[in-house]
Amino acid sequence: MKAAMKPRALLFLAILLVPGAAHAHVGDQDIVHDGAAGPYRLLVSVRPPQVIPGVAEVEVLSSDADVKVVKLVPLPLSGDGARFVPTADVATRVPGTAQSYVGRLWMMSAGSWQVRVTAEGDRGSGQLSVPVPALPLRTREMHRGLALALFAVVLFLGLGAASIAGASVREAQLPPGEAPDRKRRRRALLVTGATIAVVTAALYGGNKWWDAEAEGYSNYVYKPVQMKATGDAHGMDLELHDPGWLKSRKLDDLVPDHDHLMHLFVVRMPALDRIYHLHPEATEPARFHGAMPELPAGHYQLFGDIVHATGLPETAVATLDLPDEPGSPMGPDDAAGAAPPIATADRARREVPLASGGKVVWMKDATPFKAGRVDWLRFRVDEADGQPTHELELYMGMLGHAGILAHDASVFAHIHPTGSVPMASLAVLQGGDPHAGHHLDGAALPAEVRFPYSFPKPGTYRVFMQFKRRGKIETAAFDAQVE
Ligand SMILES: [Cu+2]
Repeated sequence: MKAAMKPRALLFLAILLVPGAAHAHVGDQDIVHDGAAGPYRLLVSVRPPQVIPGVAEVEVLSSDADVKVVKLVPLPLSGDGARFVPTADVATRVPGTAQSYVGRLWMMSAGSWQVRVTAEGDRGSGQLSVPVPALPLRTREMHRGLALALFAVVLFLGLGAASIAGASVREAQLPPGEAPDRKRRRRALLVTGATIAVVTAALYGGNKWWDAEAEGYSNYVYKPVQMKATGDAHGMDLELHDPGWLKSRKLDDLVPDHDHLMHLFVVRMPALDRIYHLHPEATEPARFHGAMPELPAGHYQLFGDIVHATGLPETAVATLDLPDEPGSPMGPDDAAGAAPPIATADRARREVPLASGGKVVWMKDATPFKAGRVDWLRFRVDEADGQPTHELELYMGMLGHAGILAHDASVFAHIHPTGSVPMASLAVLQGGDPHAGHHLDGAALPAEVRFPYSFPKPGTYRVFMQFKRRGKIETAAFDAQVE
């Protein structure tokens, strides 16, 4: 009986939910991480469940042929839960592949989790932990056909119960062959009516109970941190607001990612023809202020990446309308890029010339990108003489940063050569080591910058690739078609 009340309650819930809401990164839930498990190099991708408790799908690709066994276990990212490790599941080797393993893991509660991958092989065993936010993004909706069928069943059962009750009073004690008298028929009518009343009351109570349960879950469904942006020539002010979600989420617990509490991407809409990567400073908890660079007039979409002390990353989204106004110089880690309007996207373009000489080459083959598949986005920076550069420098600890936007900004991802996990989340995982993930320090830097990424859905995307050469941060924009 309660089941029949599901569709209405769930429909209501579905309306309450913000569509497309996701975690750090907007509209893109998958985690991709490239790292070392002891002597083995692994590319791990995790598709977290949309409903929690739920099953995460994990895929591990080993670059080394001597890996024999891969084990997976989910753990809370920090706290006591991270110290007591349950028995790991053995991942299944994908038939027909040499080094690809898959596994399915239950994520039992919302919050900041890690998937711990253990690789065992000829050279011993090694571990790699990948931070994974488990965010209930929606409630499941009941299928309309099922709802109608269940409603019909409830109607049948309810009326059936009433008519059985009536018949039992009217005819149960009647001698065979005799017709019920007036008195029996009246009593039967009364009992039928009373049964209908009882059934209706039970349905009503069931509905109330269902609504209460549904509301409880709707509070549990992830609600991203909200952001309000205001700005003029004097600067930009950002205010974060917690719409209420898990009690463990706070706004005064942010941890720095490469010395910055917020990495803010500012994109002009709808053309996606300007992008700014800025780092406003926290003036007090949940409030940020930054200089306003010289932005051309327009409507801007803001994506503010933050990481909590729990290792949970979030992206706060806001919009800002700006007139043509003078601005201030940008900070040393800030970057600006320009590109043609996305409406004239040129998906065939593989080379972008740089104002400071030379060019960026997107080293992609003819294979089209496919939604949900992990691809390497590989870029090479060339000097004016056509030779690969020897002069790349680390830009905020990384060889490169990329901002990826779907043509309508329904997807935003900020990724690095190690993948989609923010460095600050890795640092929390590794006990606060601020240099977590910097596996390039001190080494000679290559001219090629590569990012593992899985486009979440088909469509046109713009990839803003940012790097530092000879002390100057540069941005090159490329377009991609994803099938
Ligand atoms: Cu970055």
